Amino acid sequence: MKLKSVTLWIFVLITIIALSACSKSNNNTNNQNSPESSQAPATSGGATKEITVNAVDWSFSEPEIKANVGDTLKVTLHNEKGVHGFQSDDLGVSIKDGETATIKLDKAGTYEFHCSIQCGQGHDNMVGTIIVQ
Ligand SMILES: [Cu+2]
Repeated sequence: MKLKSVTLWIFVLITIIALSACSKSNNNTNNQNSPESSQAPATSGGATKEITVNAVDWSFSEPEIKANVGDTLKVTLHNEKGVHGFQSDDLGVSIKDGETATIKLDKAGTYEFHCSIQCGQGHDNMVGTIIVQ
């Protein structure tokens, strides 16, 4: 009689533990199934343009760079011959050999750039434009 009662209690306890474990496991599963919203789509629509401008004595390989409003321009200066810099006062950019400038082009317009290092007789010829349409 007493043994039967103890067995019944053990059975009840096991049932309660099993039920609570089960409901916990269900909660965890629900959490894991929540929608994956971490990867938001890119809505800005602006493209990223990467351009390497090679500089020699005395010109830039890309005297005219075209881009669209909203684009991000990544300009890398590479000195092929001589020592030159890439500077745009209009865009607030000044980089040296091997450096990259990241420029967000928010407004349409024509922006001038030039060599920022006095590099010799052709220095003044080292100019170019970034055209944003
Ligand atoms: Cu120069």
